[in-house]
Amino acid sequence: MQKNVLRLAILLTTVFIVLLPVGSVYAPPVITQLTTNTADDQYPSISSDGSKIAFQSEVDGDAEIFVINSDGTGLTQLTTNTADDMAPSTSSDGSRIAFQSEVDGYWEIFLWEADSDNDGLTDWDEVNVYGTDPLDPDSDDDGLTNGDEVNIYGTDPLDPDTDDDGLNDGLEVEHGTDPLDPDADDDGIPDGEDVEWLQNALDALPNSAFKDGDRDRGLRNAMINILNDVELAVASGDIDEAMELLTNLRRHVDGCGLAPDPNDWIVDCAAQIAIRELIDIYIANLS
Ligand SMILES: [Ca+2]
Ligand SMILES: [Ca+2]
Ligand SMILES: [Ca+2]
Ligand SMILES: [Ca+2]
Repeated sequence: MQKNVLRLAILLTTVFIVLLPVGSVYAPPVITQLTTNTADDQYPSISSDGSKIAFQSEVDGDAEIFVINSDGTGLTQLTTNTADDMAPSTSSDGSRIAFQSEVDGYWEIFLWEADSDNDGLTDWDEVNVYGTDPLDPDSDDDGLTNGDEVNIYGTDPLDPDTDDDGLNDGLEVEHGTDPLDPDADDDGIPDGEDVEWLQNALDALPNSAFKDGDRDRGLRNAMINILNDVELAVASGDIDEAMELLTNLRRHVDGCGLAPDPNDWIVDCAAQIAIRELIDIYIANLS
């Protein structure tokens, strides 16, 4: 009997020694104080990814909701009113925080949602609904914010040219074609190979941008009429003719190193460069 007890003791000791991790030392828990003030800070709620902690604080006399990064940085006050806002609860990434508030005299439930890039879409929706970057307000670099694409224009915030007509969504909105209709004037020519957006851009320039001060719309109309000829050439399939007309047109907007060239029709350099860039987009589309 004693032998068996001894064997058991040896066996347990061996198991214990084998299970004891090599080099393990006792590590005390790390406790970091995140707030230091003379008000009551209460009811912390940490996001499950560990990044954010929401809590309530009476630092301004009544309970308000705050959020702070778990490393103690980024303290932000989310509510500012004279009612009590209490008991926050965070979403997994800390970008949504639900809480109760007595702002209308009764306890009601509110939801705060972060929009880190201030583009009109919440971080949560960008990540979970639209697949856009919550830290990049224009995820497809088309000149329209993610929020405007979703909420105003109905365009795809992840596709710079939603209707695949050769003009990006931002250019279409800026120059008056429909970013959701590849042939806005129904003439059989896709917007990106058509002239209306470029004519609209010329029409929108101030008189002072033109060399003749836009007397009788002389040079402005001359450029618009050349584009009408370009459209006729494109419609008839004569791309060589269209390119020649465009190349000649471009010669009137190719100065402005230090000043416009003598033969330039647009003499305001910012306007000239903008129109030149549009002509270059058009030439590329036709090429
Ligand atoms: Ca956003
Ligand atoms: Ca965009
Ligand atoms: Ca387009
Ligand atoms: Ca068209």
